[in-house]
Amino acid sequence: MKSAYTCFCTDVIHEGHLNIINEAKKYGRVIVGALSDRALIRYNKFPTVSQEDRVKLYRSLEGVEDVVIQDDMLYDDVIALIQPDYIIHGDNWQTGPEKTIRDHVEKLVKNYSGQLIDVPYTYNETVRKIDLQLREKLAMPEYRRKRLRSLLAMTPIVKALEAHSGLTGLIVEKTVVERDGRLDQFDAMWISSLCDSTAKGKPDIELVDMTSRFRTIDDITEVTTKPIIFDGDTGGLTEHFVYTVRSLEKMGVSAVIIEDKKGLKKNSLFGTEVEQTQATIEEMSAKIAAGKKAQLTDDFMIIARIESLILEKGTEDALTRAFAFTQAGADGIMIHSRKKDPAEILEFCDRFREKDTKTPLVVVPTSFNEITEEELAAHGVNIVIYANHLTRSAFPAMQKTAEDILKYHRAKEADERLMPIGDIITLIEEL
Ligand code: SPV
Ligand code: MG
Repeated sequence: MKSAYTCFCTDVIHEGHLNIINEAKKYGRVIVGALSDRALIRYNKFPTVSQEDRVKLYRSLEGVEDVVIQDDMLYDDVIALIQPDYIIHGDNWQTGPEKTIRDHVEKLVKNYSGQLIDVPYTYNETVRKIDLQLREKLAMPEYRRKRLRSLLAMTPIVKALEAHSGLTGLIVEKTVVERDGRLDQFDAMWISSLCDSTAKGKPDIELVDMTSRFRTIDDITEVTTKPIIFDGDTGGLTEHFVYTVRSLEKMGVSAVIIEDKKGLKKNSLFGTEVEQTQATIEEMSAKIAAGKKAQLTDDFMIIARIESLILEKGTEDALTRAFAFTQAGADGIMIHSRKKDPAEILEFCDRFREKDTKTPLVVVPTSFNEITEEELAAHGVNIVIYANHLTRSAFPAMQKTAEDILKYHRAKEADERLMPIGDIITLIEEL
């Protein structure tokens, strides 16, 4: 008997999936692929139920004879393994980013005279509602909060991009690109103190107060589902930091990063050009320990950021601090540098990993921007944060538009570079 294969990447079965199974039955014995967690997270879908439970769910469906794990979004593994006579998929993959997958599968099936069958994609009010409910579930604090820890377990390197508003949050949430035939996207959002302050026209000196920073988080969580890493600056007074931890947890933030500075904090990229004071190991450790004590969920992470390299105190000092902060309860270590050459960052990571293989390491490659994510991962880095890139791309573009309108006494010249309102409208979802 011939085999008909279809790949599911859903946590909830609706009539669209049942329709695909019914269509597949017409061609042969139905094998369903469960897209693995690892592949799903690159596919703009984050699982709300475990891989194991998805397999159980698919197996329980009438007409399904077998379920296999599909670990490769491009189908190579499954096709090598079972060479299904037919591959059945909704016709929605004929356009958009998924088309690249369809094109690839089409080539693969030709190699062994398999056949690709596109069936009409079911899209109605019920299906739309289920999709929306799934997304809303992911946006809920209890799901969003734990998503960073899940990602750390699932992917070699978590990629976070700066967001400082609903709109920039949407860009991080929705941007998907095809690279080498595969889809890719950001995993998380970084709410940078620099960009949050800049968006408000204020300097990055802990002047924008927590209430206002929380307002930014609200704007972002309203319209996105991806996990949030919050730039907590110095964390403020320990007596205040414990409240911040609770508030962030409640909002569904996954992690706060606090830096070992005290007094008037200036942005690290100024380095030693401005006066900045590093907190002592004891002061910072006490703040971390107090935060961990205040924390109520197991999901939330307090990550300690070490400024020794920024303040030119050397790798030895940075390492001593890293081990002390981990001892004090830090769930991760961020090491920062403003050198163009990543050597000191890599030395730190290698030496840290000699003694500690588990604690997540975070880096912010703003200055050392030539190094790739793959190279950083090879040195034990787990989270890479692109800390200010949306702000830095928007600011000059907006400035140029303002200048051009003034220069030409009309908007035509500027308009030619601008996104049509129609496209903006498609980015912003209406219910
Ligand atoms: C931020 O984005 O606010 C940061 C990272 O703290 S940096 O600006 O590099 O210090
Ligand atoms: Mg900052």
